[in-house]
Amino acid sequence: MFKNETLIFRINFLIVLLLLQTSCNVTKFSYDSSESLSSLSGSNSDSGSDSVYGSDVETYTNSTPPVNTPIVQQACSNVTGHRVQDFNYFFPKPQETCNWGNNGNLAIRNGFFQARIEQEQALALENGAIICDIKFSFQKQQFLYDDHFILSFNDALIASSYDFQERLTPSFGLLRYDWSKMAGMTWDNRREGVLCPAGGQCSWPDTDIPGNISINYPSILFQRLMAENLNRNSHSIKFISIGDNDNFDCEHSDINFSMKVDYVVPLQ
Ligand SMILES: [Ca+2]
Ligand SMILES: [Ca+2]
Repeated sequence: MFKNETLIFRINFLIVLLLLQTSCNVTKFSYDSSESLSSLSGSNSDSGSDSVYGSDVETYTNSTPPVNTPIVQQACSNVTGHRVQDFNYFFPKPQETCNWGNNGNLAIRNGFFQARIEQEQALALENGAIICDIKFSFQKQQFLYDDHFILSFNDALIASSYDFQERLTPSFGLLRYDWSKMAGMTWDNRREGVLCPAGGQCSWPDTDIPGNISINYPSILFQRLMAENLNRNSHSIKFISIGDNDNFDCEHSDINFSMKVDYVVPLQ
């Protein structure tokens, strides 16, 4: 009996290991030499499957965590005192094209990241609150974006339709949004995809196709982001839509989702 249980445990362990390896090695960017920049029109040849920022899982897990990470982990390891609150977010369709040439945006240029619309909302918690985990929940909705998008949490990229590693600098293993570094960069459709950092699992439909959006992250991702600034109790969620050349660029559909936030408020 004991031996059987040990065997079953080992088999289960191997299966978990295999699953973990599979989830860490999903989609690499496919390369099709027939694709050219001039053919770009906002299509997403590569989306619809889980993906990671190439080798970024390794970069993230090997990166030095913020110095206060153990404080957050310790606070979150308490089984009592957790509070869970749901926050609903709505990022409306902008109803306008990119504001070409203004506010850091560049003029229209086909095949380059020229302009963006940023929408920002706050996640406000009480003073002293330490985020332990966040679970996202999207209702079924038509998800359109034109041409590309970024979803960020405290300016760390947590989902995007393009790999921006070429221009954006990682901090503690996560890319940080900075439009001034991205403006004018070449749009290479080999870098399109479903991008989700650091062991996250993301999927969404190709643009203009109704379907489910799903994004999910290990709790350590938010604990590390929390550890970057323990005093921060208002957090920022941004949806950024980016375009290159036409009147439909920088648009996206209405986006509804909720975030279930698990946090603790340690005594001061
Ligand atoms: Ca465009
Ligand atoms: Ca477009």
